[in-house]
Amino acid sequence: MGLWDVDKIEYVGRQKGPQEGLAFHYYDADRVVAGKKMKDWLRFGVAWWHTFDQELVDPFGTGTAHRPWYGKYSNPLDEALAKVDYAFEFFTKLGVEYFCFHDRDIAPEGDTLRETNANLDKVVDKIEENMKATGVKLLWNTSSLFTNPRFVSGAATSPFADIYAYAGGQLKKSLEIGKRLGAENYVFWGGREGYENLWNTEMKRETDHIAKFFHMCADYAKEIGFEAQFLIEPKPKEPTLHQYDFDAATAIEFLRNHDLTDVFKLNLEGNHANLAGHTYQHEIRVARESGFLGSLDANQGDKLIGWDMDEFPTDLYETVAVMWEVLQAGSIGPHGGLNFDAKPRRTSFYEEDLFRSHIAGMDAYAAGLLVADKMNQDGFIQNLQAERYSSYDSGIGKDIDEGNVTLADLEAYSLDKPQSELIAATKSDHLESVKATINNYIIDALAEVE
Ligand code: XUL
Ligand code: CO
Repeated sequence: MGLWDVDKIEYVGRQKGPQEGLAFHYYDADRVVAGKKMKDWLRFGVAWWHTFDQELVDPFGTGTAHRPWYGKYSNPLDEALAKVDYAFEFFTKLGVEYFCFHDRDIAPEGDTLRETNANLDKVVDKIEENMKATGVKLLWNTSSLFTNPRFVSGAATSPFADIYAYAGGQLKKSLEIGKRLGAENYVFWGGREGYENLWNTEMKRETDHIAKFFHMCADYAKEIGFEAQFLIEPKPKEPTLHQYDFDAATAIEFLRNHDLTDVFKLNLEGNHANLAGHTYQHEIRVARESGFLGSLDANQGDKLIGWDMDEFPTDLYETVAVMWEVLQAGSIGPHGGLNFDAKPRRTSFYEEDLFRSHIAGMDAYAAGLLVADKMNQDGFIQNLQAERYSSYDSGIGKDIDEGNVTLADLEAYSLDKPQSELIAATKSDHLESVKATINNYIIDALAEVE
């Protein structure tokens, strides 16, 4: 079934057994959960690069995807323009309000930056018309500073000054496009901003270069009145051996060291978290608690494969954790959303799998929101955390929290306490029961969905 044969995807309620049709079973856009419509908690976005450009290649094989534009256009610009019609039909039928793109996803490069920018202008004209006609908005745009061979050793961390300069010129145009299309955020993923080998790398020099680059971008955005929230998207490695924006904590430290905390928040991605040795929840928690939660790239990795799989998120346990963090934060970020930085598996190559994969991801996040809301209403996690730290509510704990003690006070308090008293001060957290309770919440909250 091709895009033009598909009807608008509707919410039909929970359905037991095989999920055959093209319909939502948990994502009910206008349903109010925790004071907001589902669509406003989730703010789903479609990633242009995976959905319209990805041929489903892997390191061992060429593309398997069936797409209606293959072999139809001799001029790449004509193909790019045709994809705009397809994209907006797709957004509308799926019922998502946002999309995201890299500059190089939407228009082919020319030989010079000037030619490339002219190509971009033609496609952006058409995107702008379609945005006006459909009401679909730009969650964020970004610049691909990693695909072309000129960026072989990075862009704003390249050892080659001409490449750094080109990246700046490319970025300038991208910010102008963001302004023109009303992008709510602007993302920087440092695809090759890292190193392959430390022996030939001046790490401090490279990170100073990229900090200067970010300041220039912030200055230019201000100059043209582009008010999007800037976001850094951390990833520890791949394609480089080491990427400087390794994880949330490292990126925040970088922003603090380079006077960029007013300009940036973070765009966090599930699979990137796993590559850094973290859960997705960990990365979101780090950002949330330090005020840097900006937006989310919704996908998941695989326990058995150590690379960036960009799978559509279907792991309910993880979507519950993510949405629980989001409920605590009050939103995904000031202008954040859930961008599906995800592609169907190479074996899901039909056009209709573009719908099936998005539906699976949207339902998994809607279900995660419903479960997290139930847990939140019951105060389950809040209560267990309050109980766990209750020794800080009074006595020595309160003095510690309020900063009223010295090491000498702590010594005096502890000097004659017998071991038996100290062991009695620790309590089992019954962690397995906590996990079993979360399972119960998943089962119960979803069984209630009509
Ligand atoms: C790569 C990745 C990018 C960014 C945008 O792993 O996540 O697609 O989201 O450049
Ligand atoms: Co991403």
